[in-house]
Amino acid sequence: MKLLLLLVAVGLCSAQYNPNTRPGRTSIVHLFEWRWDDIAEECERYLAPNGFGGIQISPPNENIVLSNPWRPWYERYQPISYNLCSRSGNEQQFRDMVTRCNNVGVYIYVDAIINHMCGSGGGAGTHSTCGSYFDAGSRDFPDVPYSAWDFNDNKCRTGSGEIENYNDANQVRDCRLVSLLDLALEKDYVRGKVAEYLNNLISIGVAGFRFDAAKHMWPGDLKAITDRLNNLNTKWFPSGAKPFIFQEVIDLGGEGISTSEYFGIGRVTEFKYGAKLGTVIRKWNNEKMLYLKSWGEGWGFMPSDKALVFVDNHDNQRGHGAGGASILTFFDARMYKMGIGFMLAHPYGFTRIMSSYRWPRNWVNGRDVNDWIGPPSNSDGSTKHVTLNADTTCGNDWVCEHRWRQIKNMVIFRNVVDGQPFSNWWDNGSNQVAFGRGNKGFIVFNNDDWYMDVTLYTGLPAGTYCDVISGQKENGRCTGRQISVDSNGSARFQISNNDEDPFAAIHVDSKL
Ligand code: LAG
Ligand code: CA
Repeated sequence: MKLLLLLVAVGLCSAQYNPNTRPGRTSIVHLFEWRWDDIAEECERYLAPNGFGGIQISPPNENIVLSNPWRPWYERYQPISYNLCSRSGNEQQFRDMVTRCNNVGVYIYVDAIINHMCGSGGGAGTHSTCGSYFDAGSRDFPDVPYSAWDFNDNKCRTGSGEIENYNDANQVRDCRLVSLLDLALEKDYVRGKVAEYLNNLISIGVAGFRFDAAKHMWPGDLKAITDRLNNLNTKWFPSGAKPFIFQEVIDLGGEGISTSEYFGIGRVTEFKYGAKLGTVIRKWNNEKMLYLKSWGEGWGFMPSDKALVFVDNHDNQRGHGAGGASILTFFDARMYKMGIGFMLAHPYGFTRIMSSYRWPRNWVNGRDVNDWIGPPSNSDGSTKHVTLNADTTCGNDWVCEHRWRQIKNMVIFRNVVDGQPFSNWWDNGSNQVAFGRGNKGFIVFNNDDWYMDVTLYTGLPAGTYCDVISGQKENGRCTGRQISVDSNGSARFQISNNDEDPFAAIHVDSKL
């Protein structure tokens, strides 16, 4: 019994919940489809100075090149080899990015596609991002190398070879997800190849991994792979530090597989978070912000210290994956900023911000027929650089949500209030709510259709504060609204339902 307890304790300790971010840096941003040279610049000029902890990058390994439709973003979810070359850049550019970002304390988290290779109909040839030969039909990927033995074709028990029933865990793990050739991760050889790929990235200096399609892999296989991973590169990380692991498991309830099966390996994506928050902020299904008082485990979410949370991701912002119509994105900018503001103010989970490119959304029969469109690119297929406008926003159709003042300032807010308890909740019984984080920060929302004028106990020291939503402190002056906290810790908040952003936030570093 004692031995069992010890084994359980050791098992959990070896799981990687710790994001390895620098102290006081509490969020990461997904720079979806960005080029490595642009990311290196962004680390130095923007992410480090503004307290971002790290970046989820798009898959860095070689992938299939698709031409029908033309170079969709999702070709990067179809690996051909573990060579480091993709539309984001080559190996030298990748190494340069990791080094430059690490040197300013902004760490890199790799989107690791290890459940599968390309689609079964991917054909044969050298239509791959480094020109490596492959033959999907015969399961031949000589650059790894993988051959027919290394796939689950014989293990899968469905007639089609595809996942047909999500209530059957065997199918979900051993059959093909949307025709993608499913790797036999129970094989020592395959585990070894995957671990070799991940260890190469670790030696270059990355801080962790997103495990794509984790639901489609057996937790035991993932455990065996993570047990083979090396500690992080001691050039930048303390000796003994292990890679952060967050696993993409879509569990909205009611399926054969649940997120808790993966807690022994690392954190897990909490997809209920964005789906529910979108419903509340849109005020669908009679939801009200009032109910957010018990947000977190109180809403049936997984334990906070296991959760990776986000308002939207690269899939559900365009109707792929899970979450449905309630998901908030940059297309609904006003509500989106409120949702991100709430997420970053609330202590639940480890937070990830989405940073997107714009595409011409086109709804036909409830589906965006342009959901495949890849990043802003030139006619030769190369990805366009992220350019900067005079007002610090991005050009070339890069949305750069992480540079929106309200979002950037809330990333800082979360850093400032890190470790402080959820406190001083107030609501009007409807959609006007407020809460604090100990005596370090306070946030107020007016998502009702009427004016708000209330005096609330903030818990903050007396003084004049700059609201970091309508503006920010610059050279000791406030470019937005000012909020005065009196000697009792109370402050008057007047927020119109017609304000550009109907919320306000103050923290001890925004004191004038
Ligand atoms: C993921 N998480 O578990 C990624 O977040 C998600 O973006 C990936 O799907 C998926 N798993 C596999 O890594 C994306 C697209 C799919 C696309 C797939 C492979 O959402 O639409 O499938 O990447 O590129 C596409 C077609 C399918 C086709 C398949 C193979 O949509 O119809 O069968 O390619 O040709
Ligand atoms: Ca699988």
